[in-house]
Amino acid sequence: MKKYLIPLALCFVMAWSACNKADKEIAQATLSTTADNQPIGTAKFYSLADGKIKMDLEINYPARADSNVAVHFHEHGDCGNMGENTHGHWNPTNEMHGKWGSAAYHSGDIGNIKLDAKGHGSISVSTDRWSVKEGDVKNIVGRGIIVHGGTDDYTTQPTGNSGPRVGCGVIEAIK
Ligand SMILES: [Cu+2]
Ligand SMILES: [Zn+2]
Repeated sequence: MKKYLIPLALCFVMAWSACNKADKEIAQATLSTTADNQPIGTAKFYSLADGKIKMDLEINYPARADSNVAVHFHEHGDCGNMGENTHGHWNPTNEMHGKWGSAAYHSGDIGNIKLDAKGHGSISVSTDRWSVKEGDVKNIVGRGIIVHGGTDDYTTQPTGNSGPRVGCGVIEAIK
């Protein structure tokens, strides 16, 4: 019971309408290994009150403990053929591959995530580069999320030389 009290109190402070609009879950992806389809993580997408979309990405991948994985959104939502069917990086703004938040990068260049001794890692990203509107070039629904077994150098074009496609998932809308 106690854990509900603090958020509830915050809701009254922020006014009820703001609470209802904030942090609505609008899309999700389940990430699985390309080799044997074992779950290794989730991505959850929320619409924020300021119009941005937030992604909370969690990876639990013991086989890759104490290493980096690199994560990108790829063009197609088809994880077949060891993730190759997702094709290249989703790039709706026609920019170079790069580091998230730098001068130029693809809109799904999430980048490197450090996994701890148990293979756990997470990242949270908020951006106005994404939408879930049908027909919008920024629409992330139906895109693939690829987890690479190497480290993104943020420089090599157009992939960051990120290594093999060890994990994959597809972004699905939540209605
Ligand atoms: Cu990639
Ligand atoms: Zn890229």
